[in-house]
Amino acid sequence: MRKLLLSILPLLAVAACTRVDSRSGLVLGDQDYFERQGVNVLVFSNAFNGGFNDEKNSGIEIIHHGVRTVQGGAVRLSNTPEQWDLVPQSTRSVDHETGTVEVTLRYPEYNFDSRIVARAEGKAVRIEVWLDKPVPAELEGDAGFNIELLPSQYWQKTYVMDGKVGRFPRYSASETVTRPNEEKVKQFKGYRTYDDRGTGRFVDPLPLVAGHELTVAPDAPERMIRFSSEDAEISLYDGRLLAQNGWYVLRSVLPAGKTGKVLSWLVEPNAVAGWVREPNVGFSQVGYLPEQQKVAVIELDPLDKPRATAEVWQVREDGSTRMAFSGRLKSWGKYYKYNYVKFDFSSVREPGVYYLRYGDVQTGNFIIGDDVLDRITDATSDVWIPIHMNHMMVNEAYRIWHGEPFKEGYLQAPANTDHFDLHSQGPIDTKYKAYQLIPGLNVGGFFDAGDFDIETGSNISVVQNLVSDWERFKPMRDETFVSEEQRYVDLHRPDGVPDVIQYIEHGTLNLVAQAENIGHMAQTLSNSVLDNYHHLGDAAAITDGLHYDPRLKPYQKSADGKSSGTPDDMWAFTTRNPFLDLQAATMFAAASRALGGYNDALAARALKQSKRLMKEGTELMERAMAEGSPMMRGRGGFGNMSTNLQLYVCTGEQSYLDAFQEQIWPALDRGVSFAIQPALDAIPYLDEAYKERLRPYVEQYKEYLDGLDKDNPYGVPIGMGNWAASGSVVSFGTTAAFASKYFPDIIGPEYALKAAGYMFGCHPYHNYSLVAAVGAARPKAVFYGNNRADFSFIPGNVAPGVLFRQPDHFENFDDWPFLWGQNEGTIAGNTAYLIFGTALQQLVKE
Ligand SMILES: [Ca+2]
Ligand SMILES: [Ca+2]
Ligand SMILES: [Ca+2]
Repeated sequence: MRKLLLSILPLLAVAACTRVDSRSGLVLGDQDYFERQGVNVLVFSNAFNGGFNDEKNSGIEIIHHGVRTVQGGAVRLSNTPEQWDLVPQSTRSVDHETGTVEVTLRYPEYNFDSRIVARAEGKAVRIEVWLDKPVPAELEGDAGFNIELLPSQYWQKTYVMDGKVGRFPRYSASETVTRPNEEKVKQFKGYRTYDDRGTGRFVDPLPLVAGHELTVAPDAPERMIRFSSEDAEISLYDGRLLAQNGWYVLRSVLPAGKTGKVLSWLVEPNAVAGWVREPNVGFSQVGYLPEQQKVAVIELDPLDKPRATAEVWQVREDGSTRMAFSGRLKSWGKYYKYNYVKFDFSSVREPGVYYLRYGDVQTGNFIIGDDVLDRITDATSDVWIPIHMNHMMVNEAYRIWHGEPFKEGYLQAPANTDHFDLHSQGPIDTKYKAYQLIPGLNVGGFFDAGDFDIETGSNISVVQNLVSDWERFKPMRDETFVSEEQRYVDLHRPDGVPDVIQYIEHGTLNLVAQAENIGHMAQTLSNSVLDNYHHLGDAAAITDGLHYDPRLKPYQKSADGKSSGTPDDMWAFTTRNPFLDLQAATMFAAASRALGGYNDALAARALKQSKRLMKEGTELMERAMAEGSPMMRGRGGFGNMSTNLQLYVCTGEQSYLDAFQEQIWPALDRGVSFAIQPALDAIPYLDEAYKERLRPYVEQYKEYLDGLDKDNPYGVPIGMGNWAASGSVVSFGTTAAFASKYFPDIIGPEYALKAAGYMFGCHPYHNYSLVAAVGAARPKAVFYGNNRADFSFIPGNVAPGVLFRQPDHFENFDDWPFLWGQNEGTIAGNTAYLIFGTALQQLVKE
């Protein structure tokens, strides 16, 4: 679904929404959720089918005065479900005749089916749980109806249960019991989220309070909700006791031995009379170049009547202010649930400090100046990237970010293992036995993201990104001390070597070690047990640093202190993928070019592995092609376009160039927006005729760029996936910057600057910069990093950003870090941001 209404209308459609006001009751609207002004109750608009089990994004949800504060309403099997607890399969049917939404839920692991029926009852929603067969005996006492409240929106607020007042705890410190492991309901694929320390028992939170009538947040009208049940007791739990990303949970256990309607709740979210969402004035928090186009996008509640004008105010050096510009607003129209108007203040060019005013809304300040983009990559390069260096101790001034992780190295993953982070080990295809130490892998490499594994594919991209940054821009910045010998990194301490070279070296060290010691590339070097995968804090504390010896008892140490019986060692998932080998081959060739003169020994090792993997990878794919293997289906050549181009660049062999040329033109014909980047990448290596042949596609690309202004009010590609789309905006911006560099007569710099504006605050939901701590008055303050339990950030991190939730809601929490699809920066994404930022800086200098 795209834009719902084009915006030629001078006045926005207000009348269409008047039926949803705060005086009337809830109605089942045309978006298939219950609504009244200030309240949306969604019933499985979002099912539990995200990539990572319980993503805290599903089931019955409430968007309360613009904020999604409630989710997880479903039949669940524990008091406070964690990410890897079982989630139900669901099918939903919506009946507008009767005004009901019915959802069937199934847990195939227990052959357990239930139904939820929801309907409006005045200002409340009636939720019923129906069973055709009684709860299976083994789930009696475990199966219940749960609904979850967002802690950051409820902590320190009050609640009243059956007349007794309490306060939601700021931090979890309530009571638990332990129960025998045999009573624990199965978790994802038989894994366990907890380490029982040999007790044979798991932890079960006790309720804070229980009763039949609960009002939450009577002290905060925008958050107040009444829950009641005549036939069941409602208990309030604190899910953070088990997992920092847990929510407050309201729960009623389903009665044993019963069928039919077994439980009924009435849920009444308060609506503030006449509530209208405050306008979200989107602008670049980092600021603007004097000559650039400057357009703020203002997001408006559908009931909000747009104003005719907005203003730019200047802050003078003596602290006084003056209105610098007042201009008319242009209506863009409706995009999902909100209306949008645009404010063009390009004519304000004088360098200085400014803010915007739209009615009563006054934004934070921003700078107009020649140098506003100069520092946009520094935090990423100086802080975020080095903190994510694996197998090193990382220090910053008085703080140790982490010690040296995984000193005991990596074991061969056992055959036929299905992993919890989307990997699997097939039959063992190395000279090692299951659980045997593969030597030499605990060196170099980067943590994937908010977790601590080495994703080989990501690490290949990282080295490729960094080499591309080095070869295109030669960044000589040196703010990081890196000693591979001491395994020590010190931030803000120059050591005479450009940091990007050291990062390339660090990435290459691990990837070369994989190729040399395994014989080919691993899929991933990752956790073997789920109970240390969800680790928060110092990476050096994930494992005990001792080799695992199965002859010892768990938690027991050997007499020489070098091994332990705790099975915490990381595993190498080695199943061979010739595509990955070929990607690694091109990356090794690039790395060897960049490292020459800095680390000749490593450059030589990388080149040797490049040649070997290229030969072996090619043979493996030729064999697969000859055998008609499904893995080769739909591929025009051995690699993708970019790989073939890289192969040509590093070997000079015509066959790779032919393969690239065979792929690139049909790909451009199929979709210019997808193929234009590799086509532009080839320009430095090909002749003028190639560039001229590309010209009409660049003209087409411009049409695509201009068309985005009709797709959404922000004019950038806004993804609708389960992981928000900063990455695609950054890649769009990079492509637009390169298109502008090579074809300045067709593509101006405004498109790349628009991508920057989106990243730095001109986007839906709120106007915070999506890059941590970078040049903005209001950058996002919480991210899903290894310090997420501290509700903090690592400077330079790029958030995935504004996440789309079905059917019509965008969000990015900045008071709750734990939703990875909104808040987790990745090493591949952040090194791609480095290229974007540098390309943009170069473009505007030219
Ligand atoms: Ca990972
Ligand atoms: Ca350095
Ligand atoms: Ca160990």
